[in-house]
Amino acid sequence: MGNAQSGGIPREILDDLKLTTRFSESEITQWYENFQKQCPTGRITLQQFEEIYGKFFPDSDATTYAQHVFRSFDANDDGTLDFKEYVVALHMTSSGKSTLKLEWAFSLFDVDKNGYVTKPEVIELSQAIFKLIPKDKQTSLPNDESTPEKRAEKLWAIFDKKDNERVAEGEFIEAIQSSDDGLRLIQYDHK
Ligand SMILES: [Ca+2]
Ligand SMILES: [Ca+2]
Repeated sequence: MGNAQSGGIPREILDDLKLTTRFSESEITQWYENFQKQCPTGRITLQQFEEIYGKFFPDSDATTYAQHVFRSFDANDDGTLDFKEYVVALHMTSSGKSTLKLEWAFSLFDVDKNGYVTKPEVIELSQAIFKLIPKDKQTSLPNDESTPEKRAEKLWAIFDKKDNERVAEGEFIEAIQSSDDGLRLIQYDHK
């Protein structure tokens, strides 16, 4: 990475992130310092990411889901997350703007990154999301959401597509926004 002045954040990264995320200079600088402390190499590996994620889900198996999230954050596909990818990801997942969150959800579901979500991709993510749900909570789910396959069927039905058709980003966002169950089915809220 460029020449960091006295361990601080390189100016071009700071300017770029201020522009793309609208986080403040002090927020970004603070995160950069924490990031450097936790990741002296400046990069998060998939294994580290899985460990971080696992801590948030002590009662379930977050590994598969973490792999999908990692893939969706790794914008340049090099198998690591650098600070910029990390902050952009943080921005997308924590933003109050729901379209931004849904854009991210779309990239999460678009496993092969071809710009469309297919039914097999919905099934794959439904399986990963289901594994996030602790075993004791799985048993109290409504009957039509009690298995990954049922959840995938319910979610796919929202898009109003045939099984062999595909969903573009705009269609994905619109369908989730105008559905009662959509938001709930594309994530697991573990609060
Ligand atoms: Ca990367
Ligand atoms: Ca795809």
